[in-house]
Amino acid sequence: MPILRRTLLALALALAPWAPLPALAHDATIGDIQVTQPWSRAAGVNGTGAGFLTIRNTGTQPDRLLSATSAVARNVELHTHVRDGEVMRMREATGGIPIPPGGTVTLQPGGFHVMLIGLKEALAAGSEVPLTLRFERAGEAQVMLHVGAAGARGPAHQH
Ligand SMILES: [Cu+2]
Repeated sequence: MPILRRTLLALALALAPWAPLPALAHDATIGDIQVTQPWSRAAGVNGTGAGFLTIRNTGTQPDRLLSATSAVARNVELHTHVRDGEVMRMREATGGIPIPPGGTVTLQPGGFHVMLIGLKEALAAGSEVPLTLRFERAGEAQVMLHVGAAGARGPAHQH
């Protein structure tokens, strides 16, 4: 039965792609800024993707997320959601995203997020894509976004 056992193992790996793997460091710490739980959602080539993550400022000075870039997107913007009558609309977060001293800001569906515009390749569930964040004080931080299912509301796993 070795073939069947291998098939079952392959199936288990396919169903839980990260679980059997050792924990990898996809978070980043740069200066007083800690970036954790970077994740994204499956999206098609030439479409639009989103990046979500948690930023903690352990310092005593305010910082600000100014911009982001990614090899997988032609353009990357920082977005927020604003109420427009009955609906919430996305809008570019002009001026960046402030990270107060001692504060934690979570980029998540329905709030602040990183918009990946013009995807050069599809974001496949189970893969990970690079994202570079540029902070006013701390400088640049590199993270890997774990790509979850298309409609995911949160990160697929915890570290
Ligand atoms: Cu957006």
